[in-house]
Amino acid sequence: MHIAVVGAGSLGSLLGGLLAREHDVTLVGRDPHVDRVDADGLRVTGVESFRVSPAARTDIPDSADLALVAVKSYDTGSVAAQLADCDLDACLSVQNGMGNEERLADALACPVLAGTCTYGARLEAPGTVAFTGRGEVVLGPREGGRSAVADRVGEAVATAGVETTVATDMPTRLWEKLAVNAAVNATTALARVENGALAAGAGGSLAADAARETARVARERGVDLADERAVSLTREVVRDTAANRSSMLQDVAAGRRTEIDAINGYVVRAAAQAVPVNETLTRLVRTWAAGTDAA
Ligand code: KPL
Repeated sequence: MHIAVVGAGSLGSLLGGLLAREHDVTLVGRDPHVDRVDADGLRVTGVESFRVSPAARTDIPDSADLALVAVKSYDTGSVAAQLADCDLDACLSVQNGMGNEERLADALACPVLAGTCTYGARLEAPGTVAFTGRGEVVLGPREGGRSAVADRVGEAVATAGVETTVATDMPTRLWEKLAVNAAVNATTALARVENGALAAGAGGSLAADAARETARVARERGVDLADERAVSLTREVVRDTAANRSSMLQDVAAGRRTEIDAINGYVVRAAAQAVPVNETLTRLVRTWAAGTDAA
Protein backbone atom coordinates (compact mmCIF):
# COMPACT_ATOMS: atom_id res chain seq x y z
CA MET A 1 0.00 0.00 0.00
CA HIS A 2 1.30 3.49 -0.80
CA ILE A 3 0.84 5.56 2.38
CA ALA A 4 1.50 9.30 2.44
CA VAL A 5 2.18 10.30 6.05
CA VAL A 6 1.30 13.99 6.10
CA GLY A 7 3.02 15.67 9.03
CA ALA A 8 6.50 14.32 9.67
CA GLY A 9 6.74 15.61 13.23
CA SER A 10 7.57 13.21 16.05
CA LEU A 11 4.46 11.01 15.87
CA GLY A 12 4.15 11.13 12.07
CA SER A 13 7.81 10.20 11.66
CA LEU A 14 7.51 7.30 14.09
CA LEU A 15 4.35 5.94 12.44
CA GLY A 16 5.88 6.52 9.01
CA GLY A 17 9.01 4.63 10.08
CA LEU A 18 7.03 1.69 11.47
CA LEU A 19 4.78 1.55 8.39
CA ALA A 20 7.77 1.78 6.02
CA ARG A 21 8.90 -1.66 7.22
CA GLU A 22 5.91 -3.10 5.35
CA HIS A 23 4.56 -0.44 2.99
CA ASP A 24 5.63 2.08 0.39
CA VAL A 25 5.68 5.24 2.54
CA THR A 26 6.09 8.90 1.58
CA LEU A 27 6.81 11.21 4.51
CA VAL A 28 5.56 14.76 3.94
CA GLY A 29 7.08 17.33 6.27
CA ARG A 30 9.50 20.20 6.62
CA ASP A 31 13.19 20.67 6.05
CA PRO A 32 15.75 20.03 7.43
CA HIS A 33 14.14 16.76 8.67
CA VAL A 34 12.69 15.75 5.30
CA ASP A 35 15.89 16.63 3.48
CA ARG A 36 17.91 14.43 5.84
CA VAL A 37 15.45 11.51 5.53
CA ASP A 38 15.60 11.84 1.75
CA ALA A 39 19.40 11.73 1.80
CA ASP A 40 20.17 9.18 4.54
CA GLY A 41 16.89 7.45 5.46
CA LEU A 42 15.00 7.67 8.75
CA ARG A 43 16.68 6.42 11.91
CA VAL A 44 14.37 5.14 14.67
CA THR A 45 15.90 4.72 18.14
CA GLY A 46 14.58 3.66 21.54
CA VAL A 47 11.94 0.97 22.10
CA GLU A 48 13.00 -0.49 18.74
CA SER A 49 16.02 0.64 16.74
CA PHE A 50 16.08 0.41 12.95
CA ARG A 51 16.61 2.42 9.80
CA VAL A 52 14.17 2.68 6.87
CA SER A 53 14.20 4.62 3.62
CA PRO A 54 10.78 6.13 2.96
CA ALA A 55 10.39 8.74 0.23
CA ALA A 56 10.46 12.19 1.86
CA ARG A 57 9.25 15.51 0.46
CA THR A 58 7.83 18.85 1.49
CA ASP A 59 4.75 18.76 -0.75
CA ILE A 60 1.81 16.38 -1.04
CA PRO A 61 2.24 13.65 -3.71
CA ASP A 62 -0.26 13.41 -6.62
CA SER A 63 -1.72 10.13 -5.39
CA ALA A 64 -1.62 7.58 -2.57
CA ASP A 65 -3.78 4.70 -1.36
CA LEU A 66 -3.94 6.24 2.10
CA ALA A 67 -3.14 9.67 3.55
CA LEU A 68 -2.32 9.33 7.23
CA VAL A 69 -2.67 12.85 8.64
CA ALA A 70 -0.52 13.64 11.68
CA VAL A 71 -0.18 17.42 11.45
CA LYS A 72 -0.99 19.74 14.35
CA SER A 73 -4.71 20.49 14.56
CA TYR A 74 -4.20 24.16 13.62
CA ASP A 75 -2.75 23.03 10.25
CA THR A 76 -5.65 20.71 9.34
CA GLY A 77 -7.43 23.32 7.17
CA SER A 78 -4.43 24.02 4.95
CA VAL A 79 -3.51 20.32 4.68
CA ALA A 80 -7.12 19.47 3.75
CA ALA A 81 -6.98 22.03 0.92
CA GLN A 82 -3.71 20.53 -0.38
CA LEU A 83 -4.96 16.93 -0.08
CA ALA A 84 -8.03 17.81 -2.14
CA ASP A 85 -5.82 17.64 -5.27
CA CYS A 86 -4.35 14.24 -4.33
CA ASP A 87 -5.90 11.07 -5.76
CA LEU A 88 -6.66 9.07 -2.59
CA ASP A 89 -8.59 5.92 -1.65
CA ALA A 90 -8.81 6.83 2.04
CA CYS A 91 -7.65 9.29 4.66
CA LEU A 92 -6.99 8.63 8.35
CA SER A 93 -6.49 11.35 10.95
CA VAL A 94 -4.44 10.45 14.04
CA GLN A 95 -4.32 14.01 15.31
CA ASN A 96 -4.95 15.47 18.74
CA GLY A 97 -8.04 17.57 19.34
CA MET A 98 -11.55 17.52 17.92
CA GLY A 99 -13.01 18.45 14.54
CA ASN A 100 -10.05 17.37 12.35
CA GLU A 101 -11.96 14.60 10.53
CA GLU A 102 -14.84 16.93 9.66
CA ARG A 103 -12.47 19.52 8.21
CA LEU A 104 -10.76 16.82 6.11
CA ALA A 105 -14.07 15.26 5.01
CA ASP A 106 -15.38 18.66 3.88
CA ALA A 107 -12.46 18.96 1.46
CA LEU A 108 -11.88 15.35 0.31
CA ALA A 109 -13.83 13.02 -1.97
CA CYS A 110 -12.53 9.80 -0.33
CA PRO A 111 -13.71 8.27 2.98
CA VAL A 112 -12.11 9.96 6.02
CA LEU A 113 -11.53 7.73 9.04
CA ALA A 114 -11.10 8.91 12.61
CA GLY A 115 -8.16 7.69 14.64
CA THR A 116 -6.33 8.08 17.91
CA CYS A 117 -2.74 7.16 18.69
CA THR A 118 -0.97 6.74 22.02
CA TYR A 119 2.50 5.82 20.73
CA GLY A 120 5.22 8.00 22.26
CA ALA A 121 7.77 9.72 20.02
CA ARG A 122 10.26 12.59 20.04
CA LEU A 123 12.19 14.08 17.14
CA GLU A 124 15.82 13.86 18.26
CA ALA A 125 17.49 15.52 15.30
CA PRO A 126 16.82 15.90 11.57
CA GLY A 127 16.46 12.34 10.25
CA THR A 128 16.16 10.72 13.70
CA VAL A 129 13.06 9.97 15.75
CA ALA A 130 13.08 8.42 19.23
CA PHE A 131 10.45 5.73 19.81
CA THR A 132 9.66 6.45 23.48
CA GLY A 133 6.62 4.31 24.16
CA ARG A 134 4.57 1.59 22.56
CA GLY A 135 0.87 2.47 22.47
CA GLU A 136 -2.06 1.78 20.21
CA VAL A 137 -3.69 3.12 17.07
CA VAL A 138 -7.49 2.98 17.24
CA LEU A 139 -9.33 3.76 14.01
CA GLY A 140 -12.77 3.51 12.46
CA PRO A 141 -15.52 5.35 10.61
CA ARG A 142 -15.80 8.84 12.12
CA GLU A 143 -19.55 8.49 12.61
CA GLY A 144 -19.17 5.06 14.26
CA GLY A 145 -20.10 1.61 12.95
CA ARG A 146 -18.14 -0.63 10.60
CA SER A 147 -16.81 -0.07 7.11
CA ALA A 148 -14.77 -2.10 4.64
CA VAL A 149 -12.36 0.84 4.27
CA ALA A 150 -11.70 0.92 8.03
CA ASP A 151 -11.09 -2.85 8.06
CA ARG A 152 -8.68 -2.57 5.12
CA VAL A 153 -6.75 0.35 6.63
CA GLY A 154 -6.69 -1.36 10.05
CA GLU A 155 -5.21 -4.49 8.50
CA ALA A 156 -2.56 -2.48 6.62
CA VAL A 157 -1.49 -0.65 9.80
CA ALA A 158 -1.49 -3.84 11.89
CA THR A 159 0.56 -5.73 9.26
CA ALA A 160 3.40 -3.27 9.90
CA GLY A 161 3.53 -4.37 13.55
CA VAL A 162 1.64 -1.33 14.90
CA GLU A 163 -0.77 -2.26 17.72
CA THR A 164 -4.13 -1.56 16.05
CA THR A 165 -7.80 -1.72 16.98
CA VAL A 166 -10.58 -1.14 14.45
CA ALA A 167 -13.36 0.41 16.54
CA THR A 168 -17.08 0.84 15.89
CA ASP A 169 -17.46 3.66 18.46
CA MET A 170 -15.05 6.36 17.26
CA PRO A 171 -17.16 9.32 18.49
CA THR A 172 -16.78 8.00 22.07
CA ARG A 173 -13.10 7.11 21.52
CA LEU A 174 -12.37 10.65 20.33
CA TRP A 175 -13.96 12.13 23.47
CA GLU A 176 -12.00 9.66 25.62
CA LYS A 177 -8.76 10.74 23.95
CA LEU A 178 -9.78 14.39 24.32
CA ALA A 179 -10.32 13.82 28.06
CA VAL A 180 -6.83 12.32 28.39
CA ASN A 181 -5.22 15.12 26.38
CA ALA A 182 -7.18 17.79 28.31
CA ALA A 183 -5.91 16.22 31.56
CA VAL A 184 -2.29 15.58 30.61
CA ASN A 185 -1.06 17.99 27.95
CA ALA A 186 -1.55 21.46 29.41
CA THR A 187 -0.81 20.31 32.97
CA THR A 188 2.54 18.76 32.02
CA ALA A 189 3.41 21.65 29.70
CA LEU A 190 2.75 24.29 32.36
CA ALA A 191 4.50 22.37 35.14
CA ARG A 192 7.35 21.27 32.75
CA VAL A 193 7.11 17.66 33.92
CA GLU A 194 6.97 14.24 32.29
CA ASN A 195 3.60 12.50 32.15
CA GLY A 196 4.49 10.28 35.14
CA ALA A 197 4.45 13.31 37.47
CA LEU A 198 0.63 13.19 37.21
CA ALA A 199 0.43 9.74 38.83
CA ALA A 200 -0.44 11.26 42.21
CA GLY A 201 -0.41 14.47 44.21
CA ALA A 202 -1.55 17.93 43.14
CA GLY A 203 -0.84 17.33 39.45
CA GLY A 204 -2.77 14.07 39.51
CA SER A 205 -5.86 15.64 41.04
CA LEU A 206 -5.73 18.64 38.65
CA ALA A 207 -5.52 16.23 35.70
CA ALA A 208 -8.42 14.17 37.08
CA ASP A 209 -10.54 17.33 37.45
CA ALA A 210 -9.86 18.29 33.82
CA ALA A 211 -10.76 14.75 32.68
CA ARG A 212 -14.03 14.79 34.70
CA GLU A 213 -15.06 18.16 33.25
CA THR A 214 -14.38 16.84 29.72
CA ALA A 215 -16.49 13.73 30.40
CA ARG A 216 -19.34 15.96 31.58
CA VAL A 217 -19.17 18.00 28.37
CA ALA A 218 -19.14 14.75 26.33
CA ARG A 219 -22.35 13.69 28.10
CA GLU A 220 -23.92 17.11 27.49
CA ARG A 221 -23.29 16.38 23.80
CA GLY A 222 -24.84 12.93 23.90
CA VAL A 223 -21.66 10.84 24.24
CA ASP A 224 -21.77 8.24 27.01
CA LEU A 225 -18.51 8.91 28.86
CA ALA A 226 -18.56 8.45 32.65
CA ASP A 227 -16.32 10.57 34.89
CA GLU A 228 -14.70 7.41 36.32
CA ARG A 229 -13.84 6.12 32.83
CA ALA A 230 -12.22 9.44 31.82
CA VAL A 231 -10.18 9.46 35.04
CA SER A 232 -9.15 5.81 34.82
CA LEU A 233 -8.10 6.19 31.15
CA THR A 234 -6.03 9.23 32.13
CA ARG A 235 -4.35 7.23 34.92
CA GLU A 236 -3.62 4.38 32.49
CA VAL A 237 -2.00 6.72 29.95
CA VAL A 238 0.00 8.47 32.69
CA ARG A 239 1.26 5.08 33.88
CA ASP A 240 2.01 3.73 30.39
CA THR A 241 3.73 6.93 29.21
CA ALA A 242 5.32 7.92 32.54
CA ALA A 243 8.71 8.76 31.04
CA ASN A 244 7.27 10.65 28.04
CA ARG A 245 7.07 14.37 27.54
CA SER A 246 3.58 15.20 26.27
CA SER A 247 3.33 16.77 22.83
CA MET A 248 2.35 20.09 24.42
CA LEU A 249 5.38 20.03 26.73
CA GLN A 250 7.55 19.38 23.66
CA ASP A 251 5.89 22.34 21.90
CA VAL A 252 6.32 24.68 24.86
CA ALA A 253 9.93 23.59 25.42
CA ALA A 254 10.66 24.35 21.75
CA GLY A 255 8.80 27.69 21.87
CA ARG A 256 6.28 26.42 19.29
CA ARG A 257 2.56 27.05 18.94
CA THR A 258 0.50 24.57 21.01
CA GLU A 259 -2.76 22.70 20.33
CA ILE A 260 -4.47 24.29 23.34
CA ASP A 261 -7.38 25.62 21.23
CA ALA A 262 -8.22 22.12 19.90
CA ILE A 263 -7.91 20.47 23.33
CA ASN A 264 -8.83 22.38 26.52
CA GLY A 265 -10.06 25.33 24.43
CA TYR A 266 -12.40 22.96 22.56
CA VAL A 267 -13.81 21.67 25.87
CA VAL A 268 -14.46 25.27 26.95
CA ARG A 269 -16.23 26.14 23.68
CA ALA A 270 -18.30 22.93 23.66
CA ALA A 271 -19.42 23.21 27.31
CA ALA A 272 -22.97 24.21 28.21
CA GLN A 273 -21.94 24.80 31.84
CA ALA A 274 -18.78 26.24 33.39
CA VAL A 275 -15.59 24.15 33.09
CA PRO A 276 -13.25 26.17 35.34
CA VAL A 277 -10.29 23.79 35.25
CA ASN A 278 -10.19 23.60 31.44
CA GLU A 279 -10.74 27.34 31.26
CA THR A 280 -7.84 28.09 33.61
CA LEU A 281 -5.50 25.68 31.80
CA THR A 282 -6.44 27.29 28.48
CA ARG A 283 -5.84 30.80 29.80
CA LEU A 284 -2.50 29.87 31.33
CA VAL A 285 -1.21 28.28 28.10
CA ARG A 286 -2.44 31.31 26.12
CA THR A 287 -0.66 33.55 28.64
CA TRP A 288 2.54 31.61 28.03
CA ALA A 289 2.04 31.94 24.25
CA ALA A 290 1.41 35.67 24.49
CA GLY A 291 4.67 36.12 26.39
CA THR A 292 6.70 34.29 23.73
CA ASP A 293 6.84 34.27 19.96
CA ALA A 294 4.60 31.16 19.82
CA ALA A 295 1.38 32.11 17.98
O1 KPL B 1 -1.37 12.18 23.15
C1 KPL B 1 -0.57 12.48 24.02
C2 KPL B 1 0.22 13.71 23.77
O2 KPL B 1 1.27 13.90 24.37
O3 KPL B 1 -0.22 14.50 22.93
C3 KPL B 1 -0.47 11.69 25.29
C4 KPL B 1 -1.38 10.48 25.15
C5 KPL B 1 -0.89 12.52 26.44
C6 KPL B 1 0.87 11.08 25.53
O4 KPL B 1 1.83 11.99 25.89
